[in-house]
Amino acid sequence: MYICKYSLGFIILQSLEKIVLLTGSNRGNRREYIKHALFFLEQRVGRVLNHSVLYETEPWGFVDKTPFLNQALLVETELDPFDFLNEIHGIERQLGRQRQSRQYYAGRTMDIDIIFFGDRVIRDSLLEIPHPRLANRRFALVPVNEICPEWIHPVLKVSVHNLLERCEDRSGIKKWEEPFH
Ligand code: PH2
Ligand code: MG
Ligand code: MG
Repeated sequence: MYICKYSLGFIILQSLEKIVLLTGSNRGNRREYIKHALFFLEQRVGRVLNHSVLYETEPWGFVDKTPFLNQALLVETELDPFDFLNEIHGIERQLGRQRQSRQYYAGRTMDIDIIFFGDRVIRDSLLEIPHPRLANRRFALVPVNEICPEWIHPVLKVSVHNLLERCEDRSGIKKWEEPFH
């Protein structure tokens, strides 16, 4: 889809891309961090068109006593992928994320990962799209499948639903129930 912008008498056509994101938190008030991420994304990158429920998921790839909450989001943006990445890093910092360069995986208040950016394929040292480990991660496939099961992976050329069926990861994942106060 295209939107028009009028600037100094010129008409600029800009495309609106649909992006699939996965937010995750396993420190502090996880639910609040996830909610705030959605709110800040609406303010800084574009409209949130759809979102999955929250899932409680076992830490994948490292040992940690606190499970994650993960949520998939469908977002619309005018930004290009690298500007988009800068914005989500800004939101992660705003939500208390401290990147530790020595550790590959560690607990974090907020992680926002780009899963798909339209049907673009980017393999850069700063940014890889589609997310290179999506097919091995049930904690990402289950929420993404909830909002866009028919989305075709632009490299593997199969649907998200199909990737989930083939996925061999057996890490724990369940829908998260809001605690009753
Ligand atoms: N993110 C990681 C590594 N491991 N495990 C779960 N369950 N959820 C995550 O969001 C997650 C993870 C690296 O970004
Ligand atoms: Mg991540
Ligand atoms: Mg990340």
